[in-house]
Amino acid sequence: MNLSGKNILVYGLGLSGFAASKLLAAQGARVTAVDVKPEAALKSDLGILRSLGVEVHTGQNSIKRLNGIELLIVSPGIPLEHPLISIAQKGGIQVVGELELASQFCQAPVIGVTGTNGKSTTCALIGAILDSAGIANKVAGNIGLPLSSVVPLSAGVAVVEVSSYQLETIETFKPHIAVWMNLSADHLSRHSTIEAYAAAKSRIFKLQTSDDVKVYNAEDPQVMKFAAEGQGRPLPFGFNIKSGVFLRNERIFYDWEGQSGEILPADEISIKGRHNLQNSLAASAAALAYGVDVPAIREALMKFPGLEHRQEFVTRKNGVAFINDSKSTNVDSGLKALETIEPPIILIAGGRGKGESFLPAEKLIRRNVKLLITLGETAEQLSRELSDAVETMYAKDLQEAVETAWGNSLPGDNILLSPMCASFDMFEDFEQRGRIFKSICREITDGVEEDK
Ligand code: UMA
Repeated sequence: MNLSGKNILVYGLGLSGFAASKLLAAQGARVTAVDVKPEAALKSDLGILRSLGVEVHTGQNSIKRLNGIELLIVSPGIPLEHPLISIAQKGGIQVVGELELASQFCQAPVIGVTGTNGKSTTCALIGAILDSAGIANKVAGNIGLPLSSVVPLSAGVAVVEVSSYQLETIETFKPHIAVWMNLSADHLSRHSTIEAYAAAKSRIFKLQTSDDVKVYNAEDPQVMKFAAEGQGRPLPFGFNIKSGVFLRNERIFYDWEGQSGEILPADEISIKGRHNLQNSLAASAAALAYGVDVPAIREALMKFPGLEHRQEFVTRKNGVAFINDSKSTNVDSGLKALETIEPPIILIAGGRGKGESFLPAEKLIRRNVKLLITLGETAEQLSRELSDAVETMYAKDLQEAVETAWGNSLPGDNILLSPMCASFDMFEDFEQRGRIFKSICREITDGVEEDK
């Protein structure tokens, strides 16, 4: 893709827009970058972009900047209905998402992973497996490192976490191995229906040819509706299937394209819980499809430490453990934590809702949670839907929530932050929410005598 001298507008100066602007400037394009937020509210160091010759405009709308623009690059957080996109398209300006742009500079084979939950862990796990096989790789994308920041890439493998937002704007992006983990209600405020959300996800398979492989969860009805999409060779994974990568007598086996054997017993996998077993099946399938030897897969599955903010153990005091699951940004991921963490649980939940009901969590909460502490914009909804199942207390912020949880805890309890909601009502992102949670936990338990 020759972008030299092209007039390009980058809209959004978060992680994606910043990385795309740098990439474009390095390619010799004439870049203008715009964000509605004022400069002080942006995390990126815009001085770096200016020093590369990028014209930066913050705190303003970008429509008046379209004049003379040949290509518009949009960040994943910009919905397709945004007026800028339709005005650009009507004016004959090509509109390309950041991931699509970056993928055009990626000659290395791509393993792309999408799904509602588990995609970051699965990507990191695939990276760990490739490491253990001695195969150079970069793990990037929605996981928090834009693909634009790791390209041009011509050697090794790009393991790319791909969101539905990013898939909406792909045109040529075609993973050599595409993995679709699962699908449950999420992002309905953007996609409006689960069908539209599933259709966006299915685009990951669309352009694959018979040289490529599609790895999919054969036990997820929404995924299965789209399993025939594209020409990729199918490699299913699941707990109760008989080919592909599957579980038999609590051991992981594979049987695919004439090769079969055991990978390892499930209880030897370092990360715990059924959802992590599913992540392990998916990562093993992707690695097998890439041709990685079984011993390398086994070694990585046994050693992988897990990711920050996903059921992450923080500290233990007086027999009370604190667990940070800030990445739980929807009900389904909260259910995974409630299934995995030992009861009795004191659950801290709430934040910015996504139009979901919390009722699917009612049964597990009734069984495993002794106290629910609600916070954020969904506090009222949580208490309305769940106060029949569990004692509920409101906290005005995370500090008060952790203090209340600690004050009501007994030895053997697990205090779990698993918000089941996005973080944007109170925090910059789920990472900041998780980091603040961990520091409050450490602060309030520091100096506490061991026999509370
Ligand atoms: N903006 C405008 N005008 C608008 C809307 C937004 O100027 O009308 C600006 C905002 O002021 C902000 C920027 O656009 O400065 C934000 O862009 P963005 O929302 O696309 O965020 P990035 O920082 O570029 O991060 C994105 C992903 N965010 C989203 O998809 C919302 C990150 O995923 C991803 O890690 C990053 O690219 C690198 O690839 C986060 C996420 O929440 C973790 N993803 C969702 C999820 O996982 O559920 C999809």
